[in-house]
Amino acid sequence: PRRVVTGLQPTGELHLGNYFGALRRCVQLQEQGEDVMVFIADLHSFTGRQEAGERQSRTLQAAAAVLAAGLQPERAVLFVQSAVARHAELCWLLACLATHARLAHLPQYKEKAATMKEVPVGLLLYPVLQAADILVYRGTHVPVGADQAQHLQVAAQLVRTFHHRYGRAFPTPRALLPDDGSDRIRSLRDPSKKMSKSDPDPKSRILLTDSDDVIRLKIRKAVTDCNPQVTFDPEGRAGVSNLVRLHCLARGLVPEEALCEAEGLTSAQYKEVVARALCECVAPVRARLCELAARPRLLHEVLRHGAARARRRADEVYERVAELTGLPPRL
Ligand code: AQP
Repeated sequence: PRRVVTGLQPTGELHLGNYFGALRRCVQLQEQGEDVMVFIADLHSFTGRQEAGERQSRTLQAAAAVLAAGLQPERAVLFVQSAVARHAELCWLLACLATHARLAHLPQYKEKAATMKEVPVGLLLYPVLQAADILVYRGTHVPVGADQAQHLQVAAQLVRTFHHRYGRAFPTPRALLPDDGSDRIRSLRDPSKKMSKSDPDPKSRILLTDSDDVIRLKIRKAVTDCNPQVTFDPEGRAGVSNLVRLHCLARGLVPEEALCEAEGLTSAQYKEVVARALCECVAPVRARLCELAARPRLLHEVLRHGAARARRRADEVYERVAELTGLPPRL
């Protein structure tokens, strides 16, 4: 059976990249009847620095955003990663199968490590914990962006190594790549970069909590190029193409249709069209988010219920792992 597993880090306020690239896709998969599991990856957030209180509040905010996007806790499983200790347990077993050389060669690791004086081992293990996150539920499909494809290859490699050493316990997880570009929303200030929670410039991203005015302002200030025409050429004209992409995602259009609506408009005029579409798209999510933020008890209840279901699933898989590896069964 298929099982979709994905995580979100509580490292900042969620933005439109997270929404289109992750939240909305999970909701669409839920609507298609898939077995969807979404977790807030608080353990992953330890590779960066964060105050305890901030981690806690961001975790709740992220869970609220997932629900505001339309995930239904009766149909999908929503929980906090650290609430299921099996993630960390399986991570250790997998870490003993992974090689340092393979992990140290991953581009994302090299990029991040290059900016640090002291590189935490956890950063190196990041893809191993990601593999554990998926395998601990026998996840089969992972909705990711192209930038995560390599990490999924690490997971596939770990599945093979595990099978060789101990026997069959996991399916090989596969990437679910979108075909609408929703996995590559660019920064509004520097379209060569992705829109990111941790970008120091708040104008680089649109938050799910931004008001209509703020959305309009950020889109108006979005960096394009000196050509006032609106065209769709993500490689050559990343800035204006990112606006076309956002317009498409907000309104359910393909680029040709968006360009039709842009006919006769300069890119400055087109920004108003894009801003309107985004305001309409964000407004209902923002309203639900606001309601949920005022109901922390409900959020805790949803997460508690989700964690209980996730634990049951992880325990089942762990039974098999324990049997194969000689660890005592602990159901
Ligand atoms: N720019 C983006 N376009 C499309 N999808 C995106 N995602 C993140 N940025 C974009 C998707 O959102 C989910 C959350 O992943 P994460 O919490 O692990 O964060 P991240 O991928 O490292 O990127 P962020 O949100 O910008 O955070 P920081 O700045 O902390 O790195 C994933 O499904 C991701 O693909």
